Amino acid sequence: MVNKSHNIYFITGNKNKFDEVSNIFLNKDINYELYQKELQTVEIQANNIKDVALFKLNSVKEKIEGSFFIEDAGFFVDIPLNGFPGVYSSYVMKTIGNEGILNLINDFKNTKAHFSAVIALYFQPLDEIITFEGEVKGKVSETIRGEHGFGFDPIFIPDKLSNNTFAELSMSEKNKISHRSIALNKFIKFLKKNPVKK
Ligand code: ITT
Repeated sequence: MVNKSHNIYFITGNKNKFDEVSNIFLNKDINYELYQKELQTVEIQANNIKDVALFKLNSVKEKIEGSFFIEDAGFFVDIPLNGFPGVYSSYVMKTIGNEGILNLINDFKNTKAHFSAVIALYFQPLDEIITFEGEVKGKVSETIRGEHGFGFDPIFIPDKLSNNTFAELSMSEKNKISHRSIALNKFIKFLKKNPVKK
């Protein structure tokens, strides 16, 4: 029987990320309730976002009860910046921002970029940590375009769309193809396989 709702906490200080996640959760038939919780997490400097995500999850484990998850995301300019800013995305956004990234690129003809997201979940009913990953490929826009979204959205053009940046899409359009939604849909599939028991 699956008729009791149960809480799951998304530990994040980023309201935009929470809004995207709750928008995806809303439209799915799952019997868990999603809540945002802000807690001080520790972000280590590792060379991949999965390690950052797992460390971040464990850094709050003692401060919360029940099931909870964190998400770590990064923007990678594969050509010509060899993956920069990647694991440094947060710091780079705060320091040089989108304009700074564009200033590092001389030739926009053959750029390649991607967003990656890793969700790390502590799932109390199984006492297990599980990760879900998502990636979206695209290129870098020559100019900063669009009013929606956040972070690097105004300079990322996903391959699946002709020439719009993520920031030129509505949240629900971004949610159809984003790195975050790919990871989250795997997470939701997992929750459906593990519904709250009566
Ligand atoms: P948390 O509290 O959840 O850690 P955060 O803002 O620190 O929030 P991340 O470390 O996951 O988030 O992301 C690093 C940076 O990458 C973030 O500050 C954004 O600038 C950028 N970013 C992440 N997801 C993005 C997205 O979907 N679109 C654009 N930029 C994104």
